[in-house]
Amino acid sequence: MAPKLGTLEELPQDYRDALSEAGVAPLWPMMRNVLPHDAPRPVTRPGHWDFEKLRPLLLKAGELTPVEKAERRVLVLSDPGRGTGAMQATSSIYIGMQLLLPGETAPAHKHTPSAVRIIVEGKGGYTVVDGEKLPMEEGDLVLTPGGEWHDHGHDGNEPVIWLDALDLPLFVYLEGSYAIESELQAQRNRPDASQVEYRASGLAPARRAGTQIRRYPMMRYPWSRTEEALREMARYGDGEVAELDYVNPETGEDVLPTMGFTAMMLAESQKVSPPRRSTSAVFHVIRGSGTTTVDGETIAWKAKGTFSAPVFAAIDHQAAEESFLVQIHDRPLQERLRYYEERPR
Ligand code: 1HN
Repeated sequence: MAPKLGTLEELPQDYRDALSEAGVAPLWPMMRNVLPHDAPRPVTRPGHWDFEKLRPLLLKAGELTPVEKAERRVLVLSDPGRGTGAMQATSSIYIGMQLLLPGETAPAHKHTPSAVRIIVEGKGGYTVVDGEKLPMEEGDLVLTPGGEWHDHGHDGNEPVIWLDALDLPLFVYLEGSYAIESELQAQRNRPDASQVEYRASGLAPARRAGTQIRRYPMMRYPWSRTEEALREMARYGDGEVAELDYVNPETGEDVLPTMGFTAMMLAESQKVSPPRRSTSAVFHVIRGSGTTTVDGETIAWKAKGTFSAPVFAAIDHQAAEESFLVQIHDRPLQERLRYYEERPR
């Protein structure tokens, strides 16, 4: 049993005044705020954002604010536990929905946080990362690792919308977040590495003496391949949920240092109750519909919608139809800090 700790009120007023004057405070009345017993007490609340609601608001932003005045035309998905305007969906994950209209460009910059795009709607959009042109097709996952130049463009003729996930809250907390701006980048005139060097899983460019392997060898993960792989996993999974982690094809490690991405396929009526995890998570629905209960709150989700869960949440998914989701989480960060944990339900 944890002992009951003394309170501030128990201390004489003149002593409390003297402490304030000296710029110090007693730890014991505040100890449980920062070290609660047994498990964290998250500020984060479960969130849910229907695409049907966000889409017209985002298109309206396209009428109201030219991209030149926004640099990035984004609506930020705020954690309900922190209130609208909070630049985070969970403790460590920032999520926004970005709109680019035909012919528009978003200028190059690079920054300390890492970003990932999941494409929600539209054809013809692309991101250029360090000179590599990465086409954006629905469901694709596109990396913009910290420190890499990136700009966006649009060759198509309908609005393009994508979800941005960044480890921004962490960098803000560390007072380590900043950007450097520049002009649009020159593009190498060749398809991206997912279509050339890493076209087939299990194969990588031949090593030679002195071969330098890029830290981020493949920055686009086409959805068509993810879906095909999930279907085969589901077919031979004996009813186990089909889940695939996005990994670096050279190292097998998570694609980024802090954020991880896991694609999941649920069959019609399939129920899944994962263990409670020390990670916080955001789920983006690629296709399908269903319900998820997060710590007793039931969320009815649909295609292109997004919902979130705090750390150690009790999560129960049930698909109404065949569904595909991508989970954005912070397991890589927690493994690096050596505290990632799962607790059985
Ligand atoms: C950013 O660089 C992008 O490059 C999008 O598209 C959203 C949110 C906060 C900080 C940087 C982008 C961002 C961002």
